[in-house]
Amino acid sequence: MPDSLPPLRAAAVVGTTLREHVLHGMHAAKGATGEFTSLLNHISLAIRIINSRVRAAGLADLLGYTGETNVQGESVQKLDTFSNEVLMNVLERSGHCGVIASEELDEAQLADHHGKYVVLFDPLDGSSNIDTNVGIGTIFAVLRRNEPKLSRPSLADALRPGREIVAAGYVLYGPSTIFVMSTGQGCHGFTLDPSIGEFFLSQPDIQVPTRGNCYSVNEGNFSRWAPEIQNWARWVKAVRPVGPTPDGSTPFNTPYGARYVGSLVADAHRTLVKGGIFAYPADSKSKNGKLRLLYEANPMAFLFEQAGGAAINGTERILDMMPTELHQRVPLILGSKDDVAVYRQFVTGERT
Ligand code: AMP
Ligand code: P6P
Repeated sequence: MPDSLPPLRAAAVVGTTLREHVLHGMHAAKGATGEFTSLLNHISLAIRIINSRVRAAGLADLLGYTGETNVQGESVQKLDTFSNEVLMNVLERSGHCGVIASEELDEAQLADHHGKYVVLFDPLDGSSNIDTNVGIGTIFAVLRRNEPKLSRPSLADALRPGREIVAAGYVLYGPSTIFVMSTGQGCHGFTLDPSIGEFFLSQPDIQVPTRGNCYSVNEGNFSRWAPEIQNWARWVKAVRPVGPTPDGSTPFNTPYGARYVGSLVADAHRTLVKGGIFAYPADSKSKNGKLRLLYEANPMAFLFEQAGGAAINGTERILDMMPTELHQRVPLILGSKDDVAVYRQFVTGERT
């Protein structure tokens, strides 16, 4: 390892690659052995393999359903299965994972070695949109096991609050393949150059605007929401006078525009970059919401907070929630700090 690496400059002749970005992170981490760096590089490899098949799914006969259902009771699509197998295989081969958990697998996979890390992932989120060519994605979170050499891997290594995450990211397989990742030093976006299979830093240090003008929620669930959530949904659509309020504060510029893809990674990425609010509240059918805490809400919450945004379950910070089950669901509200704060005021009754 050279004594010091050249500074990461803005895109020069050759842009900054994900590999270089991660290497700089290792250099800055005192005492790092390189295991974490190796793990991140393995995740990058798995993502690029998944990307190659997602891009060719229609031609590679990977569309359609396998006829099985997963632990969530959802029909499993061939790309789901493929993506899960790629991530499981690459992560197991890395040797760094004591515990691996996937949305597609009932149980967490416990290694017979003392791997230092836990990786939790949704291999292909939004898969119900695969056959309609809508943006889908991969979401992951990484935790570091406590005393890895002294204890055998267990489920308890995975059931930890999101504030203990050491890395999280998502990949959006959209018009281009965007990888948004954080290791706790800001939130950064990388774009894949498919011609060479390399991710290049394209959105350094993403910052969620403090307030947005777009809301993202499935209004088809309106009748199932609690009254306070219905009040929020009416507020965000109401026409209001523009110009400062009597106390001089800048009013919210409602009505907000509505955008809803129905694919978490697509809706979350737009909200991260443009601001506003994404909400999947609990309702009379999904009493704890639909999205999963460990491998959807937590990684998204980590990324949004790293980008100066906020993530709550309605009242509580997502990253402070203490998990009790691997696949537990949680209401998820993500977005600009001010917009999430207003949502919370409706839930607590401060606003009606
Ligand atoms: P390691 O010894 O490689 O397992 O790294 C120990 C800890 O240092 C990791 O859990 C991270 O919190 C931090 N770290 C190591 N490498 C990196 C990196 N490339 N980027 C950011 N943080 C890192
Ligand atoms: P609904 C996709 O199936 C998913 O798990 C998330 O990606 C997305 O945010 C949500 O479900 C959409 O659910 O009920 O609005 O179709």
